[in-house]
Amino acid sequence: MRGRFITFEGGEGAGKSTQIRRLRERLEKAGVAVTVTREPGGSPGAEMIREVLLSGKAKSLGPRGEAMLFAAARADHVDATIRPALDARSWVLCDRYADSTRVYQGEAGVDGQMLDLLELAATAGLVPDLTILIDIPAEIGLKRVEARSHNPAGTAPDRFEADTLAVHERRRALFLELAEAQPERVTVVDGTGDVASVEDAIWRAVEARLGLAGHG
Ligand code: T5A
Repeated sequence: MRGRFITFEGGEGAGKSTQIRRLRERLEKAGVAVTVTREPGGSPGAEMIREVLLSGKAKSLGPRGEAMLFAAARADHVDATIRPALDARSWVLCDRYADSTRVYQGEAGVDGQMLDLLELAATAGLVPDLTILIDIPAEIGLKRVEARSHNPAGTAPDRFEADTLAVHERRRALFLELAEAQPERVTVVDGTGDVASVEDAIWRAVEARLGLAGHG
């Protein structure tokens, strides 16, 4: 039996990385082997493309060109990291996946047919078993990102964080539309609570959707 594939989606600063770390700990305690990865990136080839995309160096290609780069990175990530881990019976927790392209590059004007083609080319049909959408108002997420950038270990806003609040709000609405259209795959978790309460909500969703029988 192959491992389970769980993706995390949401706007900037929603708490995806924080919650992936916590879910990993809980799953490992339950005896589940876990692989944590992220997009764009997660494999050597895809990490090179990440740098080009998040630095803004690829912005001049326009949204369609950027979407192709996200897809190229995803194809490498799926082949080099995700499928081998699933085949080795590891559960894969992935920070962003194809839904992010739908939302971010869709919002920027790439049409649905092009996004369908790119998704098929990039994923070769690998669909998550469960997607956790951490939903928070864009303003709260951006404040968290802003606060983090003032930490000594923080970083300046990247290419996509730097967009206007209205753009971030449209992305939030698109994520919610996507969740509504695919309720069997996507579960929405309110990300405005404290870290522990969000963690509990995610754990309940994972148990309910995927079960943990046979582990631990
Ligand atoms: N992108 C990506 C596309 O446009 N198309 C695509 O196809 C893909 C895959 C990736 C960028 O690329 C775009 C989307 C993104 O803009 P990234 O650096 O990987 O860039 O950025 P994000 O995925 O957005 O990651 P972030 O780190 O910004 O957000 P997270 O992971 O959601 O948030 P996290 O956990 O790091 O938390 C942010 C801060 O908030 C605190 C944390 O301690 C941290 O300081 N925090 C909380 N504070 C209060 N209450 C809580 N519940 C909290 N949870 C976390």
